[in-house]
Amino acid sequence: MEVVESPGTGPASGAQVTHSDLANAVRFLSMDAVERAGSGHPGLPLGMADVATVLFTRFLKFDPTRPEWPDRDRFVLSAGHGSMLLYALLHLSGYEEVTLEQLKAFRQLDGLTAGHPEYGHCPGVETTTGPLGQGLGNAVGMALCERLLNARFGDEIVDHYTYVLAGDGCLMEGVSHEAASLAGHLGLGKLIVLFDDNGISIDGPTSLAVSDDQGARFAAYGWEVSSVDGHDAEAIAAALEAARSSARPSLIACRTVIGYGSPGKAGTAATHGAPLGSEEIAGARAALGWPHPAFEVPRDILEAWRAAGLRGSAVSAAWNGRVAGLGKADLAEFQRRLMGLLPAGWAAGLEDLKRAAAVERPVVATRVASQRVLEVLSAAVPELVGGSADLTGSNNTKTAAQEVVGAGRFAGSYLHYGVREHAMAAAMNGLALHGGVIPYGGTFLVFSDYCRPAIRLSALMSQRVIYVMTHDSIGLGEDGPTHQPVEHLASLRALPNLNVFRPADTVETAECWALALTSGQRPSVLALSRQGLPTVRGEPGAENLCALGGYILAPAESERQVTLLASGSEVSLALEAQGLLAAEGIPAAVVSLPCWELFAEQSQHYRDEVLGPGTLRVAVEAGVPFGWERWIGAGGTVVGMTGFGASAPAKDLYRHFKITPQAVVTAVKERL
Ligand SMILES: Cc1ncc(C[n+]2csc(CCOP(=O)(O)OP(=O)(O)O)c2C)c(N)n1
Ligand SMILES: [Mg+2]
Repeated sequence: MEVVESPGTGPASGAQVTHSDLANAVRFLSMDAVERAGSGHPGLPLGMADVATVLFTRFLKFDPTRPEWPDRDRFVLSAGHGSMLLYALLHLSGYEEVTLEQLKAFRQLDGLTAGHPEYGHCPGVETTTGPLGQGLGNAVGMALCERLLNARFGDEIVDHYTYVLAGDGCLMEGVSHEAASLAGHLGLGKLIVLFDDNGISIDGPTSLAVSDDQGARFAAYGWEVSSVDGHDAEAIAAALEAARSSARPSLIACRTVIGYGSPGKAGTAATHGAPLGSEEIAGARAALGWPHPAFEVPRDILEAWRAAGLRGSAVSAAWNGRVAGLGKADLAEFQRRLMGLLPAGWAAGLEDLKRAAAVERPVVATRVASQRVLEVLSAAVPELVGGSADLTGSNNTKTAAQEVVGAGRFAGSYLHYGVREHAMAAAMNGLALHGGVIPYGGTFLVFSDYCRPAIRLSALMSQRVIYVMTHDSIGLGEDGPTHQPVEHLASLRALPNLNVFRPADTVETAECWALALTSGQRPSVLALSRQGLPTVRGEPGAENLCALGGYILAPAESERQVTLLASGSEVSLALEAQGLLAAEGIPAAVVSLPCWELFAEQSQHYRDEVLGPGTLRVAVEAGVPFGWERWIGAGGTVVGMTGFGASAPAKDLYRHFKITPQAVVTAVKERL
């Protein structure tokens, strides 16, 4: 066995390497790194070192030389503040890039070892965690994805566990309730949560704020629940054995002492999120029998860790053999899916749909157009996994051919997520991160707020997750202001690395869906109307105009004096205003701006061509004007909402809030 020696690695400790030695290596690397950084969270790594050591050295199926091995077990540190635990584990078990130097550079610019684990920064980090509870939601998506792919490719190819380390905070978060309930319902037996049951969070004992019986709660969701002394390696191992053979998802409550080993602070919130201090660390060295200097791991202990890391190499090599034995078509399909590539010819049906829509010129809601698109896409792109948070019929997210996924039924591609927007969105991140599927899921745009923590993480992690958000304005009508988004477009547009699409008709809807699928590094929100909309793109052409973010939909008949800017349902309204202005001898162009993010990425030259900087610019959108200043220039204005909506038929609301072609004409004439 070859041991890659870390710089600073000390001499052999002499005696037989024990579980405690292995766990203490994790503890001291964590303490030392936090101390050196001058910030971080030592409490969790010290408390959970025993549990994590048992998992990584005896159970976890992974190959440190191959962090992306598709059939690896996933390990999600949902309690992301304990990041040093993960970095120490990755270093010790032999992830080449996670060097001792990286541990010494904990929390520093350009390092792999960010304050909270960040997906894409550090091999072995399966998802970005830090917002408590989200990791658990991601893990539900990963465990679900494992079952979906298993149903397609079989036990030989896809068969792994998803482990989660969650703290009191994760379990207090609302998203954990939705996610655990969903996992129980789906019977995700290969999902195992290790709960750091230390009874402490930042403010002090958790008894200050919570009296839940967590075990009873999870049992009620249909989980297998056990409780162990989180410092007893054999008990932990036995609990893991049992959990792995359960057909239900498992929660193992691990009773631990936060900051274990810190003589003056263990068991208190003082260890949660601050360096222990050199005196306290010296005390811990004495208490735990670890005489080695900072960042030094005795050679035999490191060797034992590396040997544990090597357990996976034969397993991953054997897996290669099984994959090679797949039939040619299955092999190609498996590889394509994992690479995230779309099947050859996937867009042909969309092109047909665009052409047909241009001829038929249907008056339909864009949510209905989206369903037409999905009917075409879900046949051509089998890795699409759809769903809705109990609004399937309203979001138009389910196609006729899609089979519903349920416990023991994973061959389908549609999920009834239930009224669980938080969990749906977090699970979709997990589905995308796992790889092999492309998730989309629906709710009303106003409830994008309930998905927002996960949308933000989709964007931060550059994941291709597609949020189908219907009922995108007062145009939804009678359900009233609780259901009418006004600030949501602005607020979603403020999120970096997120494409917010608001298509105007069937043609644009098809184009925006194509962009959502091909923007491999970016999540998308599709804001879709409830109300019927006329076709505005009579000549769609072969080019995807929405890819430009915005374009001149209807040029002025003579030299333009006015540029009308609109998105989605207000594009047809702007076209009407254009007609009224023309009748008064005012030449205006209409610009459709379905995606600001993509438009902002075009050249200045192109944007000027579209926006017409020398013209009066008036924007119209049934939302708050916030953000439109970017496009309307100093003399321009916005016809939009100034506050919340109201309960009435849509037509009356547009009139009431003065979002009409006539109002646009008035705004123009006041300024010309
Ligand atoms: C959504 C969210 N809210 C608040 C925080 C800030 N925060 C980080 S850790 C923590 C306490 C977590 O307690 P616990 O999970 O018990 O961790 P322990 O102190 O046991 O390590 C809080 C409130 C956060 N990271 N995410
Ligand atoms: Mg705690």
